[in-house]
Amino acid sequence: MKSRNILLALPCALLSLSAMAAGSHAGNHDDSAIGKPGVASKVTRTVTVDMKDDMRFHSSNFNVKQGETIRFVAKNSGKVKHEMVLGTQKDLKEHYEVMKKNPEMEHADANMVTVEPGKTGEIIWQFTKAGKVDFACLQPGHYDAGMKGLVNVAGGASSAQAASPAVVTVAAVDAKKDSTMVAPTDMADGEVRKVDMDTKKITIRHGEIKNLDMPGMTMVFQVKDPALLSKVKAGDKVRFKAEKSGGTIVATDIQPVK
Ligand SMILES: [Cu+2]
Repeated sequence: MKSRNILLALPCALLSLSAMAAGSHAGNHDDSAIGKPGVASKVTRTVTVDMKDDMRFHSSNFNVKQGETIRFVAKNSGKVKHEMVLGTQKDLKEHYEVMKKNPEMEHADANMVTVEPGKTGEIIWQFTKAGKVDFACLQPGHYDAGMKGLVNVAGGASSAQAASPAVVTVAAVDAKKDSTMVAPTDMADGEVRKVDMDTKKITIRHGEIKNLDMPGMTMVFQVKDPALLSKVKAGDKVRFKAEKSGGTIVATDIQPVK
């Protein structure tokens, strides 16, 4: 896995990662369908999205041009937790169902931000494809109540998308090959994004977690034993086991993959 990643051009690293997740779960969120994580220096516009307890985004409709990188400043002026998640309608619905089953889950993908009451978060996203990109709050009950919005991406600008699908395909095949080499089905593949010793939490971009019926995404896990955190660091490929415990999801085993 390591040598293969070096072969991939650096800008493709994120794409191949999302493909890793997608590869192990058919119908999982395909970042290329909605765009890709944006770079702060390329932001062309900043828009504010106010999330309120009336279960609406203010505003909920945006027009952007293909290729544009937008900074969404997501402000929570309500009294309950809200989040803004960009996705296809299908992905959002799928994620919403997972959220309903696991209300305590904390996810941390680049296409989403979860915001505590009174706080502000942001998403920097590049819209690489013309069409419509949905967004929604996937907190239980909120999506059903109509907490959703739409980004209209007007076509025209040519973007450096041509090379991407090939890379995604290659990476997806790789991920499949890797996952067939994994023997125990309750161990999921992932890559560590962040290790937080203070809160005893670890952020992992992961493939499907079969025993939790959870598609690939980036999630923040509590760990059963803080000693697990000393074995890994950001960037490490890991296999890990996650289980439900007292309404939250806990990583009970984390093994670095060499
Ligand atoms: Cu909400």
